[in-house]
Amino acid sequence: MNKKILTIQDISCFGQCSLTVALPIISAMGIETCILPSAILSTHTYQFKGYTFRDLTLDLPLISEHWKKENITFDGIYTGYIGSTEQIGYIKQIIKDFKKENDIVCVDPAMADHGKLYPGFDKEFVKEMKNLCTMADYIVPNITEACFLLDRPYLETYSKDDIESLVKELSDIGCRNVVLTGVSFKEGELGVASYNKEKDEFNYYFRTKVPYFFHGTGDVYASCFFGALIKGFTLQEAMKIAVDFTVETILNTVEDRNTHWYGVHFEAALPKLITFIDKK
Ligand code: PXL
Repeated sequence: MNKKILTIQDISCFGQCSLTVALPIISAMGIETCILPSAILSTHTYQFKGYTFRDLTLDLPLISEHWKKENITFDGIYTGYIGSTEQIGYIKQIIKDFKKENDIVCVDPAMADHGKLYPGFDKEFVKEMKNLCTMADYIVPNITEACFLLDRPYLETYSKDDIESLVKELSDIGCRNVVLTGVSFKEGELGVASYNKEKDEFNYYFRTKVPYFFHGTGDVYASCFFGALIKGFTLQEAMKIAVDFTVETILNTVEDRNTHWYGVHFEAALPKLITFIDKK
């Protein structure tokens, strides 16, 4: 069956993240991808200086009101980078207005990495983002975002128990499934940990770690994970497909990582992604 989803996040015109990643990836998975841009930036905010930022907060209710009049519906909603605290209120209303019973809502609380909030975000934003997470069926934070959401100090090092208490506590704020990205228990290994509240079940999936940092992989992961859920894959299958695809995009970028430091070459990995999902 043809599926149609809505993704709400910014357009970073240059830099391979947010909508310029979500739209092609989810579309390549055979899903109609409708967009609601939260802001337009000339580049993303990681290591670029002097970027432009056009806040589209006031467009959000106007666009959604028009969609309501046109009886437009979606099979799922996925939110990523959000431009301001005020926007989160509108986004919560959009979820209330458009979410039907079996729709999947996935929130990527894209706001921090490496122990720090991204530029422009503060405690108030984190509080509102936590509130948005309570409306999600799935959230996909990295460890920094998880710690901010729970107002805990950043976990530089951690045990399996630490990770399990983190994801469980996150599910207690209201979301049924938590997928924590960037988890590593062993040197040379990196992957994801998940917790399903109904089954009280933890799952893990790891691959060999590529020893370099690449910006934008969180957006690649979340887009692919959400697409796989919409295609009907289980949590365990979707978290694995998304790790395998993200690893492919990273491997495509290793060679020119010094010149291509702002994102990953996900485009060349799209044919592989299609083979990963051809069962459905
Ligand atoms: O990749 C997340 C992201 C999305 N959008 C903008 C960003 C970032 C991360 O830095 O700056 C504008």
